[in-house]
Amino acid sequence: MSQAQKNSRDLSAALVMSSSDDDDGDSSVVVETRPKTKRPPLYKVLLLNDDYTPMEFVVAVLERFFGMNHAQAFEIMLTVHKKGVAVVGVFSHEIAETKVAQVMDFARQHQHPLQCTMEKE
Ligand code: TYC
Repeated sequence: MSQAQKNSRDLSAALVMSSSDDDDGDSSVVVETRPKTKRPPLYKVLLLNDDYTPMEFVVAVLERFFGMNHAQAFEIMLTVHKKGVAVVGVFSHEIAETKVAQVMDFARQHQHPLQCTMEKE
């Protein structure tokens, strides 16, 4: 079943009244429905190219904050260098925000203009 199909099953409880109900008595009935199962939205963390940040610094960022090995980090760094941007991970909103803040802080501490952003998937 697709996520869209799962979401379409996520119905709230319905309040049902017969046509004779006048809404001031005790004749309303709450009909039990399926529980909500919506997953939280995911966010892509993006790394942007610039002309000044050293390649080895970007590789170190990808190893340190995104758990990549050296070969993976080098490959993604080169993708950003050539294409201008790459997705470096997909996370919950809170984790994505933390990753972006960590990268931006680390770059600022080292006086590099490296930019990291997030967007809803
Ligand atoms: N373009 C940079 C250089 O030539 C390297 C670089 C790669 C910078 C990836 C940022 O996200 C980046 N030194």
